[in-house]
Amino acid sequence: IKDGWFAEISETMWPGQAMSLEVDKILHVEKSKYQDVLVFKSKTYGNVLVLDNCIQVTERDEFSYQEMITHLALNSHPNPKKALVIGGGDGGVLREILKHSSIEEAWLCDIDETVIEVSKKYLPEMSVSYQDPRTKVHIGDGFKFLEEYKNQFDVIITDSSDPEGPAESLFQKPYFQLLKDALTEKGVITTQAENLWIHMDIISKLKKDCRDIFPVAEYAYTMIPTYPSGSIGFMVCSKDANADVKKPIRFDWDDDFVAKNLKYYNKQIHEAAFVLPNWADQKLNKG
Ligand code: AAT
Repeated sequence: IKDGWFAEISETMWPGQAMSLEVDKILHVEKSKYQDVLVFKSKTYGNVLVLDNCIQVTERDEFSYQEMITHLALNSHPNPKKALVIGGGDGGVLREILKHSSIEEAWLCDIDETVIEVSKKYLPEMSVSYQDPRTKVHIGDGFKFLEEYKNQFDVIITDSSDPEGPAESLFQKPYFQLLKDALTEKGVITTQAENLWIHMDIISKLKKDCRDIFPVAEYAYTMIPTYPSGSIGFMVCSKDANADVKKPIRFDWDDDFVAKNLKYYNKQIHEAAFVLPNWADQKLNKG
């Protein structure tokens, strides 16, 4: 933080560019067992959680990412009862999962207890779901956690930080095999899959690895001002070879529920999220 501004500088992940946010007040600084943890109140984006100098969530735009990574998966499954989040310590994805009345259990495995603790304190609208009786929390590495579970979860959402640091293994092929094995028969996954403008090589490899393991694997994205280059993508994969994840196969909410509970996701956005600009379509779908 310099002259009252936070700049998200990363020489390796997004060289030559950086999102900046004006700081109102620093709320928390800590070095946890795994990463540098910073929470500050920004001038115009609410409270902001930063791990290893990377913006994880801001209160103003988090709903775009959390709703999309969650509902793209849950609405592509015929009847999700048991869901798991890998990462996601702020609790936002849990909150979204619990909007589905079919859900009986929502598990979360984050490596860093500190993220959960600071989120409970400074991100109350994301961490509400820790109080829900359907929530089960496990602290540990997501890769190791998954090795213990076979044929257990209808949906698994990997809401992880970027591939540098503790989340590195969550972007590699063996992880996708573990995900597949932990899923039930028609299981669906989504993962955080970076930005088209700056991470095409990572995304191409992710897509290829997912395709080798899942019969259905597609890239979708959402717009979000405080992630690098203003958008972020997801891999959406299904174990069911006949599934078309590009269309929601269920949508259980009435207009009133949607108006009150969803700020971003709807049926049209689900379908539109998979439509890529030509250069990206060429590289990812036709290459
Ligand atoms: N909800 C949006 C925020 C995230 S959170 C990423 C979470 O992944 C963090 O809480 C971090 O502690 C956790 N994490 C990192 N590595 C592991 C691991 N190996 N196992 C389990 N949890 C892990 C995503 C931000 C995206 C940023 C885009 N630039």
